[in-house]
Amino acid sequence: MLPLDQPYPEARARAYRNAGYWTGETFPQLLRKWAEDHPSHPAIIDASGTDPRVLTYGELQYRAERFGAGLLAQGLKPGARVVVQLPNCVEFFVAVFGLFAAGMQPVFALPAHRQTEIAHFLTKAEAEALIIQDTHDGYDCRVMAQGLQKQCSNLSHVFVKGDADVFTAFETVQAQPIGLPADPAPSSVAFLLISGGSTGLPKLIPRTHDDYLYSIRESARICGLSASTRYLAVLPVSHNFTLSSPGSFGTLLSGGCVVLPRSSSAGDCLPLIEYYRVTIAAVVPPLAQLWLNALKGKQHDLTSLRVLQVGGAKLQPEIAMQIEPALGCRLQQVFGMAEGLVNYTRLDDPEDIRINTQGRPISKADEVRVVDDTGDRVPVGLPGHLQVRGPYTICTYHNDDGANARSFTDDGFYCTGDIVSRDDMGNLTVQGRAGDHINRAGEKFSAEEVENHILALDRVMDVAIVSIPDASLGERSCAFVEPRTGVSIRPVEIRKFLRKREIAPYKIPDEIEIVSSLQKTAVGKLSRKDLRQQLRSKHLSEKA
Ligand code: OOB
Repeated sequence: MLPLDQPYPEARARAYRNAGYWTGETFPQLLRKWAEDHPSHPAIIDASGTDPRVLTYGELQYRAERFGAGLLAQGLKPGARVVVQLPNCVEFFVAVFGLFAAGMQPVFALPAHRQTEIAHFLTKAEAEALIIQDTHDGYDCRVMAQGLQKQCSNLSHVFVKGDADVFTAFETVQAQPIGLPADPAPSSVAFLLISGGSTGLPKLIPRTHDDYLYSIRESARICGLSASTRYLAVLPVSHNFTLSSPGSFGTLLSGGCVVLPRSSSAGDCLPLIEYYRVTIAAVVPPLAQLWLNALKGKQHDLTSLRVLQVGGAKLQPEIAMQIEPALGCRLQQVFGMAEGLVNYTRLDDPEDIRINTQGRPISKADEVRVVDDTGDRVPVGLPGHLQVRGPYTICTYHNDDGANARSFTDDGFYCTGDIVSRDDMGNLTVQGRAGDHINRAGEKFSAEEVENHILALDRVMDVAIVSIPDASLGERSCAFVEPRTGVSIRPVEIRKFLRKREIAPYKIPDEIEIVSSLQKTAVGKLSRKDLRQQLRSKHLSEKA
């Protein structure tokens, strides 16, 4: 099995330790400390089912350690990697802290992922186990797991929350917490996150205890979290934004309480904010817009809410402007990435900065540069490629030489793929993306990944997928499909084919246009990038 690694150069690692950024703490150690400090304080309120469930810090530690010991009793060994695909529920936290306690590494999949993506994560991470819920949003994850067992020879254990069917029930995985391994090295990899990058399949992002805990600690400070924080986890808990910016981990680190809603809808979330006196919530821009619309109709007492964080995709200033008056709280823009760098507008920034920028980095040790196509720095205020190196930004993806060669400069900067401009205070404004990825309501995927699925249809000659600006989603995807000579194909057939290929539903193109020739549809012989650009412009002018 390929070892997990995050090779910060020794000189930089030493500097981060000396500066006190990396403190040497680890997740299992912290859970014990939290449970000792405030055992009966509520850690998680799970309001996703019919009856709310409350888990205190003491109970979280108790259940997590028993679960960790249970995994060992099932024959898994410390060092095993385990793909976790759970919706927002108490079991997610029990599973993740249980894995930490057992010295195993979670791989965080999203609830929308399907067999194709999960198979990729299992294979790439050489994971031995999978933790799922029985069904989610009408999708039977157990059927998926059966397919995965045939597809992935390394998958030996499947644990299911709910009706386990032929698999092992999550609730039965428990044992006396003896024989748990010693705490991991703080510089070791704690887990793998998923990237939504511009090329090919999602990549795996190894994050260490040292680096992740630093970003969480600083995020919690910047966002003013404390033991009285009540954080509403609106987006999937396994996403980096919801985990750590400051997210549920930042809330737990501060001794606060995480509230889990049934869904992200205004109808589910606004009453919970009122009932549980939620102080901070995090959403993507399309959700902010939906919540604003819902607020026009109904009165809710949202006086407890101090901060609404909006991030994951570009928030338009026109929407940003409406948030503070409508919700009576501070807007905080968050521009982050699973690879590391997170930018926040600060709570006391002037209004102009809060509305019009995506904030500035967490740390003064974040080395941010904005460069042109040749790698030269661009002057303040002008757009360029964002590159970053720092105490919580990765130096390498896991097991992906191609992506590593493309994504990092020789001097170790991560090329984010984002086009930004920077003001003289260091605030960044996102202007776009250099690569071909689609950011659909905060859910990202590469055009190439879905093009490759469509190319598997033998009646298809060529395909190009482009992002189209969309008033409610931010971006939607449009596939231009060229059939082979002499055959025809209908959009409905392509959609059906894609659903059968078991990919996340958000990757299925919102629009499909059948064209006679892609190169003729655009003009002249073009690079892929220019072709996409021309198709996008043509599509927009036709629909205008
Ligand atoms: C967050 O993380 P990822 O890994 O799902 O996506 C990262 C990409 C960024 O490179 C950028 O293209 C886009 O998502 N993005 C934004 C943005 N926040 C993220 N684009 C414009 N404005 C923003 N505010 O999405 C993520 C991770 C941690 C905190 C927040 C978001």
